[in-house]
Amino acid sequence: MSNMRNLTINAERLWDELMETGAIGGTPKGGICRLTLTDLDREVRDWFKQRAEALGCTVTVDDMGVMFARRPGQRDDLPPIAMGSHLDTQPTGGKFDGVLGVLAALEALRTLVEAGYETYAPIEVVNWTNEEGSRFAPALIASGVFAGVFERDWAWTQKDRAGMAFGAALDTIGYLGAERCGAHPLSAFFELHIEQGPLLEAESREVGIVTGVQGVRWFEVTVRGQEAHTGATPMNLRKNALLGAARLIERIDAIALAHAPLAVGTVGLVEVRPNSRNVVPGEVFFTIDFRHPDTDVLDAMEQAFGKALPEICDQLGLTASADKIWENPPVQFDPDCVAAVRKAATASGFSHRDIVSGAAHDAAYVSRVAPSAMVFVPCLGGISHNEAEFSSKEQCAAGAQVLLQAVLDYDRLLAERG
Ligand code: HGY
Ligand code: MN
Ligand code: MN
Repeated sequence: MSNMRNLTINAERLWDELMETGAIGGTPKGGICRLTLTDLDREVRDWFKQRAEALGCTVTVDDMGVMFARRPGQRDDLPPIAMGSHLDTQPTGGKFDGVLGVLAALEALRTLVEAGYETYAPIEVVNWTNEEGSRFAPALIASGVFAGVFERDWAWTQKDRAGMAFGAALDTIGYLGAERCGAHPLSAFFELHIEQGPLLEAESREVGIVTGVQGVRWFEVTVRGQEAHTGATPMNLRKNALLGAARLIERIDAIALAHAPLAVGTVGLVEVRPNSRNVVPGEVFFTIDFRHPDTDVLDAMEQAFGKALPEICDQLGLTASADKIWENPPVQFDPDCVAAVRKAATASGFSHRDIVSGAAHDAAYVSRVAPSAMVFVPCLGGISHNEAEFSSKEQCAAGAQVLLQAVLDYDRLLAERG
């Protein structure tokens, strides 16, 4: 049996598959627009299934569309060690967010197959549905159902902005599987992802040992005023919902800055109604994304916004409603899994540092039901959720190599524990 340490992923093959899948929903600016549960998502899922089956894997799908590509191990009775990420993207997504984690896992598994290396536990490559939360909120909805955080029936009723329900969209693309989401024990889960921030590049580190994920809270706000004629309505008689939203957006920025340097606050989605150039906006819908590693600070940010809402509405004669639609507390990953990633990075000779993830990831929810950890690689300028997102062939290969070695380290740990 070959020594696990001389198993090396094929950097060229990984890069070619990143470029090949990057064309499924590819945009003129070199990014990807491949929203979850669209025909393009179906196309990349079919691609993934075909590649996994060509490696001898059996591919199963659950009722949230999560895909599991399984390679047997010596102890096929044991829950698998899983590795993976997501194939869906933002509307102006890049070529690496999510898909690197799935394709690197596929390449790691392919390396085991080619070497004839039999692992102790079965190995699975996983594609989690709707990680992004762009088309259907909240993000991480499938790994959330898998972890028991969301009910599957509730998840199925979540609608996109055009009114299409998640369950119907899943069925339409033919990926509504038979297995109940969550009835799939795992021995461990490892996820490779680009950092999507500036730290690794700034410190010229090749690998991030991800020890945890910061907390995130999403809100939906509707501000109501009164539609009126822009020409005939004096300024002092207006109830301008967009002016109210603008002041609230400014205040959300100030709330985040008040908890600098770690707090972040963003309004990313705004809908103005009736959105006509000569009608005073009567209603504005917008979203809030607050994040911080510390729950107490998130509480303070949420309270500060709760205070600002009536204050600004009273100034302008407006009313408003705000709903918290998602709350994912800060996560610490499993020490044995983090140690396996650190050992793998060291054995593979890559410079590395510990890091807490600014972005949310499926591993955050999976860690509630299975020991989990993540591997980060740098991305150019820390830019992501942007068509210019870029990590080099060497950076992607380093991440895939560490992912493979971390899984093998953890597999040996399971074997030693019998
Ligand atoms: O929102 C997030 O952090 C993830 O990229 N979906
Ligand atoms: Mn992602
Ligand atoms: Mn993303």
